[in-house]
Amino acid sequence: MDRRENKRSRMEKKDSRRMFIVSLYSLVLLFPAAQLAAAADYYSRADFPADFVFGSGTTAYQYEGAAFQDGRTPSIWDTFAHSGHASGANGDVTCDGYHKYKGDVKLMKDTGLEAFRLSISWSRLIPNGRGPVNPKGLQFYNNLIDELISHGIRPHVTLHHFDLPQALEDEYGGWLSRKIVKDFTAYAKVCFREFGDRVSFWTTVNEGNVFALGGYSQGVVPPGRCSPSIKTGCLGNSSTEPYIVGHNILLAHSATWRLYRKKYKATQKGYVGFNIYTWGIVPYTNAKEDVLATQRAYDFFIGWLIDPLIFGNYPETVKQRVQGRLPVFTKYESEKIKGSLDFIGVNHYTSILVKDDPSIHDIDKWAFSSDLSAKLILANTGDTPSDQYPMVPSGLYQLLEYLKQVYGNPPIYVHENGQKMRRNGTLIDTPRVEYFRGYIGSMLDAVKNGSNTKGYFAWTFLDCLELLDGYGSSYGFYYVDLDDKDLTRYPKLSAHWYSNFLQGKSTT
Ligand SMILES: *[C@@H]1O[C@H](CO)[C@@H](O)[C@H](O)[C@H]1NC(C)=O
Ligand SMILES: *[C@@H]1O[C@H](CO)[C@@H](O)[C@H](O)[C@H]1NC(C)=O
Ligand SMILES: CC(=O)N[C@H]1CO[C@H](CO)[C@@H](O)[C@@H]1O
Repeated sequence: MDRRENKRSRMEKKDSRRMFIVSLYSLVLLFPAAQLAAAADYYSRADFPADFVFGSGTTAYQYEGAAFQDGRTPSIWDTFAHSGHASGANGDVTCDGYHKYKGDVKLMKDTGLEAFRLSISWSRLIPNGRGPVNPKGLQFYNNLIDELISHGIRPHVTLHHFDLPQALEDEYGGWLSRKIVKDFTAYAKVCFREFGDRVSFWTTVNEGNVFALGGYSQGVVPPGRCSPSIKTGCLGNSSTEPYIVGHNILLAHSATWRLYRKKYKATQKGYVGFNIYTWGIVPYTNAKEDVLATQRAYDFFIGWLIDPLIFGNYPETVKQRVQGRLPVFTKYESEKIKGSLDFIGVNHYTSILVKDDPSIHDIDKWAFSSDLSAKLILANTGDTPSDQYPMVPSGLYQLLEYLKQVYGNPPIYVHENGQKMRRNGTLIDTPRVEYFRGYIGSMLDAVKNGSNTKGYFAWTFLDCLELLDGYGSSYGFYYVDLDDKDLTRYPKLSAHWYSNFLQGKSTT
């Protein structure tokens, strides 16, 4: 008992120090960045609400392999990977989850996962993007979902994770066309109909903001479009296409949410959410200009796609700055889209500092940084190796607090959070353990202060293909030896740590 109280008072001390930093966050930059990392260090699984869910995840293209097997056709990610991005690494085989899922589900069970986040490959299920369902694809996802359920692991399913069927990209430009709304909804309907008796948590689109910006402005994620001035050989228009794509994503999401509510909610009783990439966002200095630029950054990265789903329209800042390049919702669309969201999924890795810069024209990195008129600088904790993320756990607290206060405390799932390290550098991945300890602790602080955060999915379960680095970096609890024909999985220190945590042991 004494020990517990002692722990609690130590934690409160830490809490209040961090709260001070957060509430005065215009002063954040005056603190050495290492102090930003203060978060509850002592806690256990039991400190979270009983219905809070902990898991891990992966996605179809990164995990399944069997890219040309049993009727699957390429997605825009296959095309992107095969055209030399991410050092030419591709998902043709990767972790071969298509054949190895049974062993992996057993490993999840042994690790203690309560839930698993996976995505469905649209082009495996419906190879032409629309039309006939592929029976082998259907069988695979039924098998995987059944395997999870029979091990007591709840599936959380994403419908689109950077992997639109290439057939639809070729036919009408994919997400650039409004035709996507109808095809996406029809695909979602197949998923709800076939899997919805066992799946209660659906995410329509993963990282809508990064897909639109990275895929159509920077050209660094599928489908790799951008203005030719940004990258030689790039096709597209970095200052218009991201906004068109963002708009169509919102319309497709909202149509899907309404379909679920109308046809499936009463019987299946599930939830349909949307996912965005997030950062902790702090001003570079406490000067008024940087504080205002920080608010703009929230509006552009979070508000751009979340405001319409909650309030029915884009943030004023975004409308004013993007003007004619920003598509407009009709009054009817605005009414339909408003409130079409059961939860927000956030992917969160690190924090950025925002520096006001009215003169900015370097649209080579984020084309819309000229719309934002600010520079985004990775928070540098000084001692972070360049192949890892600066560790700023308070950034997650701050993000969750922001979502709570601005959007009326909607349910949140942390869909991705994890530390990047060199692949197979070592199985003793101590920095990853420290990262999880800090971020999960910071999330606990947010929950204690009333955030409606309901789940956490560590990225990622296995070392498979990574979107930006191919096989160069890894985030997994388990190392996968790609040179071994059996693709053997080896637990890292972080797997033991997470497993201990999930089994109720304290994190010290
Ligand atoms: C805790 O939550 C309250 C109520 O939402 C809020 O006013 C306060 O700023 C939060 N505290 C911190 C430190 O974020
Ligand atoms: C992108 O579109 C804008 C607005 O239509 C136009 O002014 C600009 O020239 C286009 N840029 C490219 C690279 O096509
Ligand atoms: C440095 C390091 O951890 N290397 C490991 C890479 O993975 C193989 C298993 O395939 C281990 O045997 C090595 O120790």
